[in-house]
Amino acid sequence: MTDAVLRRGILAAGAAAAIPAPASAQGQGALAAFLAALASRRIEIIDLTQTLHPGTPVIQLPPPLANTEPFRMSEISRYDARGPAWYWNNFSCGEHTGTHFDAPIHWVTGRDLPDGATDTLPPARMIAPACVIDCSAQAAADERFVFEPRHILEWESRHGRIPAGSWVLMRTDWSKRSDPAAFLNMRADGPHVPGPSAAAVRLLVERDVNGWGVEAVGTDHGQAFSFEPPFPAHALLHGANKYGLASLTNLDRLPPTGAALITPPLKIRGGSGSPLRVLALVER
Ligand code: 23J
Ligand code: MN
Repeated sequence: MTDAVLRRGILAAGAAAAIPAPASAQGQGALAAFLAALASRRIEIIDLTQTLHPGTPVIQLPPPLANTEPFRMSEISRYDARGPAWYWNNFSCGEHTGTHFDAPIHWVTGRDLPDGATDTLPPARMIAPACVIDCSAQAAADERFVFEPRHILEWESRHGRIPAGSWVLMRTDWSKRSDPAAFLNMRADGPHVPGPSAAAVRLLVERDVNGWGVEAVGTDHGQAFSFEPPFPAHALLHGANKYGLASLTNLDRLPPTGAALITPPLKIRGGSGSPLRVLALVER
């Protein structure tokens, strides 16, 4: 049989069995266009996640408060007598370790929300647009930079009003502090770390954001224990059923508007948050 005959035979057999067209050729819909854009790299995927390891910095609360456990990993087997053909590990960590998601029930203000735990969050809120506010110059000049309503309003004067359901991400370049001590920046009077004022958080709630994301270890300012209310990013956002993202990186690679974030936390029953992989989709 010649190649041509063979090919006709295969094509005829395909037609007889009604083999569908490749998925990439199906439909003219939004999802097909999205997948085509991914395949052609017109949509780039940027990883906003820090690598988890035993040295991952975790928040340090003063006594008598209890603290989170660090990330730990132990080998079960590695192609050895314990398991000749496989490698795997056990790991453990606090829910709020490394790049992580803060769910509304994390804070007492959100404790009674019916959809506020990691297993009850609406999946529709796990993919959302992002507004990125560049505060890197301010944070470089002042380790205790306070993000205020005027920083939001100034951003909006250039990029338009923050759309409801958006993440607002504060870029500080804090993730470039690879030394854990410099990242946590603990001093005698508490951490010197940038974060939002209560008024800024109130404006975010007014904008009906999906949540607030930062590069530092937590969503609140290092001195937020002394703010009114204390820890406003936690108290006000979670009370309003808004989310938090902490220890993000690569925010310097995002445009001010137009990125989409994918942020599904682990589905821990009754969980207050979880480490997660945060992906940003950016159109080139
Ligand atoms: C517990 C208490 C205070 C804070 C935090 C946790 C976090 O930042 C967190 O990871 O949610 S400020
Ligand atoms: Mn947290």
